[in-house]
Amino acid sequence: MTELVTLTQDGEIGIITVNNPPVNALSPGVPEGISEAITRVIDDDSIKAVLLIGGGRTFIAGADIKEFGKITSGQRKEGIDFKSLLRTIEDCPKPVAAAIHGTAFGGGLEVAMAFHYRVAAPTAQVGQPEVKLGLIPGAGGTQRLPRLAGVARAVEMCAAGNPVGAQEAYQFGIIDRIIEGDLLAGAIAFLREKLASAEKPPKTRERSEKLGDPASNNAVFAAAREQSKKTARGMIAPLAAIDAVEGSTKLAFDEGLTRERELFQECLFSDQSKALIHVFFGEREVSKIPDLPKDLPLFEINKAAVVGAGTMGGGIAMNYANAGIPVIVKETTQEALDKGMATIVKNYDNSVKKGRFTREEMDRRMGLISPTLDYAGFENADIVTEAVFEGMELKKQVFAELDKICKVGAILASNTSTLNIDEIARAPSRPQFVIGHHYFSPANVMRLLEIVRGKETSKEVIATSLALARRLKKVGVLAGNCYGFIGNRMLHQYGREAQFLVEEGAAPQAVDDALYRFGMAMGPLAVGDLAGLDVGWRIRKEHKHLETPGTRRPLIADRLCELGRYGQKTGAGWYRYGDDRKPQPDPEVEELIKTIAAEAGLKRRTITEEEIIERTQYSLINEGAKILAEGIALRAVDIDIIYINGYGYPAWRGGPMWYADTVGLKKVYDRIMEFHREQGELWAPAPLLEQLAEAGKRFADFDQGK
Ligand code: 3H9
Repeated sequence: MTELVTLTQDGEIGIITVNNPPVNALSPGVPEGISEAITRVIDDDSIKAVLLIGGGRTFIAGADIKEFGKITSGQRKEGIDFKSLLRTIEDCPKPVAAAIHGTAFGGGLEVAMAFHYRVAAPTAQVGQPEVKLGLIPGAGGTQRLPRLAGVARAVEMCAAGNPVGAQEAYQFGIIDRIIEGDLLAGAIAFLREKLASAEKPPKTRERSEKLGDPASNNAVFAAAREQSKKTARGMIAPLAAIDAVEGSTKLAFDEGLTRERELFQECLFSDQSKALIHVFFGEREVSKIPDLPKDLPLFEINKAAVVGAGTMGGGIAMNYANAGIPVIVKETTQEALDKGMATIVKNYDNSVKKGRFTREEMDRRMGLISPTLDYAGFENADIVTEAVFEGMELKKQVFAELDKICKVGAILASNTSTLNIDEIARAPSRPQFVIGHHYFSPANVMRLLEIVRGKETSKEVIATSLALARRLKKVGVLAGNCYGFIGNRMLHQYGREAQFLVEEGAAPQAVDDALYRFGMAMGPLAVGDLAGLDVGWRIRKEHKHLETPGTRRPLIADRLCELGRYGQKTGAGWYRYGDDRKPQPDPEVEELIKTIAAEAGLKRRTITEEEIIERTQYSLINEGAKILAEGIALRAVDIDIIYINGYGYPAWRGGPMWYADTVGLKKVYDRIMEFHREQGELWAPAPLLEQLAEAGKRFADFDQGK
């Protein structure tokens, strides 16, 4: 036996324990260890039944994701032969059970389903989350799960990838018993019962009573395919998962496994899976900051306050309440405060109506939010987030006021999306406590928290902010201080190109549609209308001094604002909006564009979808490379995680920097050089991009210090 898998005995019950921290993944050695243990059990007359349990905090959380990259890059020849291993388990002549706590995910659940029985702790979760990695279950999950849980549940679990709790899993038939109290003792008692009952141990693969009939199954598959096309637009794995489950209803078990294997291999070698695996590790990587020691003491966050109850302030307050942290929300007028609180109530109410939580839970969360018109209670806050209008003078005034009221050690965070955090930090007498906490609208929904480090921000404040992000169920990514930080600085270039394309001849809808088809959640012009064109207008006015005279700048958005077309909120922006809030092309805007282009002496032409994608994506990538070289972003993957979680970038493309690697940096660089020649200085190539492209390297190599 290996150290990874041990076999011990409690009387006549054999206990196989997997010890592969932190999540007992099926890394090399683990499946082999389980196989060896089962063989021994079969040969050992003193063992009458056996159970498999995870050591530490969880059952097996799936295949070792790191191994997939080794297979696709040719470093390792083949994956593990799960088919034979699981058949050996299923054919074991003695009763075998899996005892589940923590998470039985992916290959973990697939192993468990080959056991005759499954028992679980009440807090356990089971699931087939492979689609989130651009994969499908590859060890029989699409064949055994429908046999245990029925076709509809199996399709849902394999195509959407969401886990289910022990109670639900029990109701679905995945779990045979929930064990309160000590799991090991309960599982042993369960197996003794089975030994005493002389019941023939059931083999999942031989069951068919839940496989349904063709008519109802066809309806299930058709509905699932429709649903997937909407909720996982552009992704291949969910559709492949549905095909594989369909195989379980139409093919013999072994043939179904073969079909699953083919589909799994296709997904494994796809760009989408490589991108999603990059995102999986990236989301964990971003919290690792080279100059922050692991054992840094953190500030305790038990009470929070927010200045401003507008769209952002209200959303931020909800994040705290959702995490169980009491929060005060301050506004300057009763009217604004009432409006802000009413929006919070409306948002929570919608969640209750959608069944996300109960009305009691809503009341509990509302009870944690205290509205106020003055700074009463701020003296006790461990953290204050400023979310007032985006103007330097106003922000400085707020920070000067906070300095007088807040206790020593309170973190003073600004939700600024563009402004210089070091200048804000000069307003109070404690710049080491000032940090940027840039949330994304709607702040209670979007997962990204861009954490902006000022020159003097203390390491403890940064580490506390990263830990707080996790508590608020956000992905915290650290950024350096510059105009727009990482996300908006890049967005500025992207938005600029989107507008230039319109000025040069593309219809607004053509730009938005091309990017939507690329996979973006929304096109950039429609996003502008949603967020309010006046927001950018105000920021541009504030930063007028930063413009380089003589360089081309976008003209249309300002003119739309001058006409009072602020976007959805005024019923008109780039598009016109009816009651359904769907963007309709507006002839008035088309005329305006032509007039502006003529005034600027621009010759309009036909623009291809390819050019739309290249100019918008490559402008993001070029700026990203500059940001990376300046150290504003620590790694290319940090930029990717920001774009996926804050800007609706398709995760299956891996983020803009990973996308650049997929296209090939030489190709990206050469095209940027063409744009540079055609369009001038705004397209000056980033030296880092040039360097990597010439060396035949990728941003991923830069991240790995290669
Ligand atoms: C699969 O099973 C395919 C099959 O069909 C079979 C095909 C043949 N592998 O998330 P955490 C690392 S596909 C390798 O922070 P938590 C993770 O990177 C797989 N490493 O903890 C991190 O490392 P570090 C299907 C893994 O408590 C550390 O463990 N399974 C794996 O917040 C701690 O992770 C999944 O997709 C892995 N499978 O959450 C499950 N999992 O400390 C993926 C984790 O260096 N995993 N690591 O940054 C998860 O969803 C969460 O990790 C879990 C724990 C919920 C389990």
